[in-house]
Amino acid sequence: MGNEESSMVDDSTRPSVLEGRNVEAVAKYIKERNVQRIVVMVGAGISTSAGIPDFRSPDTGLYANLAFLDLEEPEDVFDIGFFRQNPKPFYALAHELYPGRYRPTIAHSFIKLLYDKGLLLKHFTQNIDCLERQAGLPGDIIVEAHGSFATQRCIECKTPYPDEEMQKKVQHGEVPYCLVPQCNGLVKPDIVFFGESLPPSFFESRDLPEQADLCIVMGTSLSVQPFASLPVLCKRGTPRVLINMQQVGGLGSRPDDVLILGDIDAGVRKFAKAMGWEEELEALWEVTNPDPKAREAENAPVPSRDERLRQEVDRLTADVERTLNLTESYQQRVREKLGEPSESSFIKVDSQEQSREGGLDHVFPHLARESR
Ligand code: CNA
Repeated sequence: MGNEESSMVDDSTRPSVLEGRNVEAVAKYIKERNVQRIVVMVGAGISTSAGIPDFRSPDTGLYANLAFLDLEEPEDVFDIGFFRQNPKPFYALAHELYPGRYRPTIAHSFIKLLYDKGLLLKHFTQNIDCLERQAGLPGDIIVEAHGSFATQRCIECKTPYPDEEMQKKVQHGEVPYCLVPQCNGLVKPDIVFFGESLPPSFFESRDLPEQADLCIVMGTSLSVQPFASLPVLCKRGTPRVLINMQQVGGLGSRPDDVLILGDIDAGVRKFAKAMGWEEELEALWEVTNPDPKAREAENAPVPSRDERLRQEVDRLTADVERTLNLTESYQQRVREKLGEPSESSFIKVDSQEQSREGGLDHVFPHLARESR
């Protein structure tokens, strides 16, 4: 936690801007002060409930589970020097993490909701999983500070490599090489490895935290610089909210810092509830459900009892009419055989009579009773 505030956590200080150091006070601040410039800063913790491990959580984090890659140091998997010598561990991991296998979490949808409401100034992410894009955030509002799997290129001649080819290679666990003749360099997703510089978009957006009227930090240990210093760039007096399993990076040290410690999904729902956005948030998250059939079935309005009754009556009426028609043609055939004139209208009138009288209530009194 390399920033100036790390050793100064103080939960008891009275806030100067907020009415209290809790999420309800933050919601009030957003509504009453017309807050419209929120910066969000996130890390791997917002994607763990999607099934993507973070780095540093003991037991479940990637670093604790990289034994299958046979690395001396787990960090080597993202080391550019190591990658040049042996790209296979990275591509084994890429196979696990590649976009398309995971559904965005409710935290991703919460950020999308801020955007939809016109409240999001910038979203800073350390994540490479592209789940923000998948949740519907447009690329230009996101700063992918550590790059992402969205694009890739040759590490030697920098020629971009086609997306479809990349997908195939990653799916088959193969290492892609540059398609430029005579180059044949290694291809790497535009993920920032240790020893590489951050993308220009990060440096171009570094003044935005200072312009923010609210900062929300989620799911990061704030242990990787320079990203870890972003929350410090917010002006004093700008409320900062941390939603994370534990306190990190000195958040909590300023009078208007609010800590929502514990599970991120629960923290985000609590925030949405305080804003009165619960239903909107759940609906927005549902859009990310990858099974459209299940979504349709879940979203289909439940018919009212009257509608159910009408459907049942229509179905039964059709059944009865079909039966009556059969009977009519049977009777007609019999009469023809007996030499009697046809009286098909008799039966038809009867069925019309029934529909004039309000369907088949007299035949299915239990249904009629229910509808009253
Ligand atoms: P980290 O150092 O692993 O920290 C994650 C933080 O989130 C920790 O404080 C955890 O306690 C917390 N956390 C995890 N799950 C939850 C949860 N469900 N509820 C509450 N808190 C939770 O990860 P950082 O992002 O801080 O580290 C920066 C690295 C991680 C970046 O370089 C990323 O590229 C890299 N990374 C990204 C991904 C991804 O894209 N999803 C996955 C793994 C690592």
